[in-house]
Amino acid sequence: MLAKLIKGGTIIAADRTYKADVLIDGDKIAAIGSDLSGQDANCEIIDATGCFLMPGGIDPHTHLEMPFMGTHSSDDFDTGTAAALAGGTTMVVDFVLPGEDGLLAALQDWFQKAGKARTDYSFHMAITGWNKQIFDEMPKVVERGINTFKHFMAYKGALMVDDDEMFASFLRCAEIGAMPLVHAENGDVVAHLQQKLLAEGNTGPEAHGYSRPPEIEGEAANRAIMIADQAGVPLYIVHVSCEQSHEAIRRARAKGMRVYGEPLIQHLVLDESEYKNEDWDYAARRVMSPPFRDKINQNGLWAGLASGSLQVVATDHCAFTTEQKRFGVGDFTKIPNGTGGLEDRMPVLWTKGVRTGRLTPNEFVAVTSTNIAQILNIYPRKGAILPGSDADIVIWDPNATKVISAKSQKSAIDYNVFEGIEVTGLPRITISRGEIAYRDGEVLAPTGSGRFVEREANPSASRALSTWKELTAPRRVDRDPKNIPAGV
Ligand code: DUC
Ligand code: ZN
Ligand code: ZN
Ligand code: ZN
Repeated sequence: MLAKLIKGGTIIAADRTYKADVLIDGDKIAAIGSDLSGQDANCEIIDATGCFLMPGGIDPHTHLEMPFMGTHSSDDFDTGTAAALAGGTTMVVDFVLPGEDGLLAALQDWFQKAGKARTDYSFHMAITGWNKQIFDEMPKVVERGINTFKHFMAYKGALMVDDDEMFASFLRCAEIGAMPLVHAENGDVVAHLQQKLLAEGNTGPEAHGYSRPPEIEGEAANRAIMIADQAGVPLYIVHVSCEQSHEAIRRARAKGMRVYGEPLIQHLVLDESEYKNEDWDYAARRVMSPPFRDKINQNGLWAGLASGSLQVVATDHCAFTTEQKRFGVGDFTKIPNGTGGLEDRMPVLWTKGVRTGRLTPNEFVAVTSTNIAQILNIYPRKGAILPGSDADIVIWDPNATKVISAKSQKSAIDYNVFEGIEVTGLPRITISRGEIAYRDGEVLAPTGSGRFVEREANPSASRALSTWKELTAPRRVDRDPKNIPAGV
């Protein structure tokens, strides 16, 4: 492959902004300098005049082709990662959901699905129950390059773990140098509120928000933080949507605990009024968990990103078509939970964050890429424009504009929750491991060109010693979506 020389751009890193040319050799960044023009003769020249060069976005939270709530999310690794590239994201981290056959069998499934990826990818492994096989397989998952384990504190009867299971798994994480993640919502209370709302005749999508109030997120976040502290592990809380959980994170961090918080672009920009729309489809398309919140909570999330109490912005991309959403007509608890965002995360965050002054361009890079790479232990291979790093670079045109529309999106679904938002700041070119993967509206990276990125265990995370222990109430978790009891 001919080397590439990106000329005339301004590099935005998490820690500084400077004008420099970037030389790419193969899949790596070979050199950065103020004048690399001596190289011109042997290079393909990419003109980045007037543009910013930023490390490719990393989305730490996606659900591509995931079996969930009686169906499968409709963007797979092909369409989902095409959307990612069009939005400047060059790596996704997807969640593996284990079934009866254990963690390693599920991992094989996910490797197969991810064979279609056009971006690089990694996985988090979900822990949805507790038994000797899971205990034994966790270190083998780490050997395969996956150093994070996700725990659902909600979705009772399906994915949810209770506290003894979660504590046992956190201890195991501590022992093997892995970091636990949690979906923090009190699943028992949610299940009760859902039944109560249905019994009172509240069957529409607006009831979804009422069934998952911020208090139950804050309670679960605080509980997970305290349990992680007892286990001696750091903790990553996904989709922080409200001040109740944010406050628990602030408090823990102030005490010196390593707790990370991940808001989603959806929660930063869309609010609870979306569920009050009289069009059933409109509201149902926005049903996700946690639900959208009010403006006060939104402002708190923005403040957290600026002040560092929240470190990353993700999408939780879990896209369902309108037809799939209609499974929940007459019963909001059956509306498949999830929204898309892979293509829109960076342009919307730039527009609503950088252009309004809520984030600096450097903070934008930190929360969309660099912090994520550091927290997930792949920095500086990913998350940086530095010699030796993977050549994942977005050539960002801060003046390009478009109106977001499902008509022009790469995602496979038939609507977009950001429909009609005008964004200013878009990728002109997305380079993924040295190849031009997206240019001027067109995804060029072929299906299957993405690679798995191994993430090593982080030995500094290991402080506790755990041994296999049968819990007082071991249980078989039936996660077949068809068997999730109604209202859960
Ligand atoms: N929330 C969603 O909205 N979808 C997927 C899983 C989740 O926790
Ligand atoms: Zn299936
Ligand atoms: Zn979740
Ligand atoms: Zn999720």
